[in-house]
Amino acid sequence: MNIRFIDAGESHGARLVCILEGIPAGLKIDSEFINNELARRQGGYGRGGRMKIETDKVILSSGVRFSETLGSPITLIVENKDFANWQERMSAEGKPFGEKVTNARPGHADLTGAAKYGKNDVRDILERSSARETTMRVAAGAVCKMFLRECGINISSEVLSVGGVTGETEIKNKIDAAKSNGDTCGGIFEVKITGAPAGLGSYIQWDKKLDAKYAAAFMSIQAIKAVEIGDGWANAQKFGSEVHDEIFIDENKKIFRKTNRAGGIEGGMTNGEPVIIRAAMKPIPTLMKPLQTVDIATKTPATASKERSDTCAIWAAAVVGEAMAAIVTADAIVEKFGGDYLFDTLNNLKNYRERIAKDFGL
Ligand code: EPS
Repeated sequence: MNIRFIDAGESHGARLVCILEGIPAGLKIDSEFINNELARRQGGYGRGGRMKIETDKVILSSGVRFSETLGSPITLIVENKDFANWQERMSAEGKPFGEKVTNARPGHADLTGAAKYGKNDVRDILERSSARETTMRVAAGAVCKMFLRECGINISSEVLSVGGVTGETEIKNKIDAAKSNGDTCGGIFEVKITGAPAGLGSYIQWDKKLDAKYAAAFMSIQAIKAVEIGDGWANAQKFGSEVHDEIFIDENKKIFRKTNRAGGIEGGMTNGEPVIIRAAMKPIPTLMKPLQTVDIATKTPATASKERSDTCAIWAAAVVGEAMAAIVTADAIVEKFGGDYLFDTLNNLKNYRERIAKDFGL
């Protein structure tokens, strides 16, 4: 990885922190853009009470000087306002405080996490497995988006369905029904990357394939259980002649396609068409009408713990998807065009774009 990030922080801990490394020097950083992305992640129909408490704002504490990147690791911080209500329960020091959570939620990291890390309080597990962590992915992704913008690459997303239904009213009704039943719902979202040059990623080794990197990045988002590139699932039902995007050339010797069923990736490389990534999110495991489980303290049947939570977080997941797509794409750009100084990176990209346009019409 040329661009790497590591993030830390518990959902109700003091703050979330991220170190992002590999962004070229000389990139203008607009913290309002980062904050706007953070606000987008907090939105969407079906979010719970927590989003009324938090107004995520980034603090840039290294790697940026006078609104320009230095090429050194960038540290991004977001304070958890809710920590004010959790100080004793989430204290780094002192004696255990507050009631333990012992009824593991089916579908969550609770049970296996407690066993694996030797904890008898599920809170020790759920605080980090919580999707609150994705705040920092969006902050890091926003920096990558600013870099990609300089490269002529744009990333957007769309929610395609929620709980199996489409259309604004149907979706809203589905979420309302879930909420009034103490239930939750998932959905499918799509991320689109436009403007990427052909030739990011490579077929030469399994771990250089860009579709594999997108798939891993998307699967790492909490509650994502399936990822497809282009019409991946539908293509499996068809003949090759119905699937592959034929290649044409116009009077200016420019290559074009009439279809994009491949989702912009062939042979593990971008092919110049928009990259389309879809992801399926399972329903959030915290149900207000809880499922059957076991109390890990008493080893007796119980109903799962219920905490304040979201009914549906698909719009947030889509914004996180954009961020992960931005990080992976920025990494592929830096891998191919260098990443010390933005000016050099952009020059290399421009020369490459000119060459493949002149010699291949791409
Ligand atoms: C989450 C539970 C909820 C969500 C949270 C993820 O938080 P709380 O328990 O404080 O109500 O709102 O998501 C976020 C805080 C966020 O920023 O996305 C969980 O258990 O995964």
